[in-house]
Amino acid sequence: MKLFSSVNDVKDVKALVAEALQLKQNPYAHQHLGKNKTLSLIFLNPSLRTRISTQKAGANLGMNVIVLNIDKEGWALELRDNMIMNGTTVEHIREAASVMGEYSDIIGVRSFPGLKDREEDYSETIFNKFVEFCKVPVVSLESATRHPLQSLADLVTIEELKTKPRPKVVLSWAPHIKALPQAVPNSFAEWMCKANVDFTIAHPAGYELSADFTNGANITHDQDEAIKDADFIYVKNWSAYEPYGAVIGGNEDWMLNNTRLDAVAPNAKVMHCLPVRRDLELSSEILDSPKSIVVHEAGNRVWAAQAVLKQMLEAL
Ligand code: AN0
Ligand code: CP
Repeated sequence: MKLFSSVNDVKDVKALVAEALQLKQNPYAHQHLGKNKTLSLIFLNPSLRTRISTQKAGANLGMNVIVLNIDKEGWALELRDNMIMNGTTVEHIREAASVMGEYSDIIGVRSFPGLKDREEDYSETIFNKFVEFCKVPVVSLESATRHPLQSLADLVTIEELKTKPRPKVVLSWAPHIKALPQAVPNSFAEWMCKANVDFTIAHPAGYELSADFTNGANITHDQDEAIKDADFIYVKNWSAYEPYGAVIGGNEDWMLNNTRLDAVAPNAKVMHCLPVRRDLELSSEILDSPKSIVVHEAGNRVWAAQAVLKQMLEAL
């Protein structure tokens, strides 16, 4: 694998999930692969899980890992072309990415969307510039429109914990006070549509995701109907795709609580990519109950990242 930016970069999704679960059993069996190889993780935005799990995944494979919070610790980066750099930016992404490619065998990049200009965000200009200029394999650590390492870990978690061959999985929109990206739900939908699951997306009117990511999913505005007898409920907020980045008020009752879960989906396991705002997106009574598998899910981020990095090292 030379690029991991979406599920479309994966030849065999089932095999990658199986590989992640094997690595979980035997994390240090492939340390020779990463010997004298450098993984650079470049963050333009904050991170807890992605940063630590990917760092650990690289170390498990014997790699040297460098983390750069370029938004705070690097020179102020110019991302636009055809600019006279007489403002506050000090270094252009063209030189910065090229130089980081000189020091690295694999690069990971996190770059969130601006949520102002849909065309710009959905053309993935920043992520694609890294890919173009660094000239080494690149892993997305969440780009403007997708979070594939998260979705792979989510699928690994579902495979690991499912109690029937084709579980019912529901992506359920949750309230928030801020405009959040569509990257996590886009990506989750895209991966679930390629997995052996019965997949439904539930959101209030106005939160339709781009059809490019949801082809094959059942989509409804009726949350109770959607989550009925679900095996896995994936809770996540996102802002509107149209008008882009909008937050539509009045949907606070989309936050799940135990009473509603017990009534319609008593056996559901509840997932969230984290970070989660308690009692705004998801009730603390669910998060503190055995129904919640969010910490287990976050733990699986290591094995997802390790499976991807292993396939990249094998192709170097
Ligand atoms: C980000 C998002 O929703 O895309 C990162 C999630 C992994 N979340 C927030 O900004 C709170
Ligand atoms: N889920 C996730 O990607 O978390 P971080 O933003 O903390 O990396």
